[in-house]
Amino acid sequence: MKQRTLVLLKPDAVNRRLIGEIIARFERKGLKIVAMKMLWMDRKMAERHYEVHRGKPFYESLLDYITSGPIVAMVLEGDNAIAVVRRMMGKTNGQEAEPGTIRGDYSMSIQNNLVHGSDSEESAEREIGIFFSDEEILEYRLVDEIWI
Ligand code: 3AN
Repeated sequence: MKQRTLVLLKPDAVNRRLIGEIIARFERKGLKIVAMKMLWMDRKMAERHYEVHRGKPFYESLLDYITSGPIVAMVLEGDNAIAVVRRMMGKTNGQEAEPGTIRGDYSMSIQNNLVHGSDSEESAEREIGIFFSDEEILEYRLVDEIWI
């Protein structure tokens, strides 16, 4: 089932110069980038994006972290893209994430874990709407799609 998911390369990914490395993994896997931008989230946007975590002990620290520098936001499309991206990211805690996953290979932290990926179709739709307008999401064909 073709799905779209919101992926964020968080401030630690940008500051550690891992943007290219992480995007390359998603591209090589066969996911299609249908929208992408670099931005600096403000508090309001961060509160909207992380509203399900309001009240949790790590909430304030999470808002400080996600607004601490620029991020890269993108919409990835593909068959079962939501679950595929989640598996590629690995467990939330970088110390527990399996080697071979993005967090398993590059993160030692539960908060500074480099990437965000939507966790369900409902979250994906909601989160994509926070970052992108309909016109910013492009429909196009890649020549290798029949091979993916
Ligand atoms: P995931 O990103 O793996 O779906 P969530 O949705 O449970 O994880 O948490 C959202 C974000 O909040 C995580 N990516 C991480 O940056 C941060 N976070 C989650 N749990 C903790 C925690 N116990 N302490 C600090 N930060 C956390």
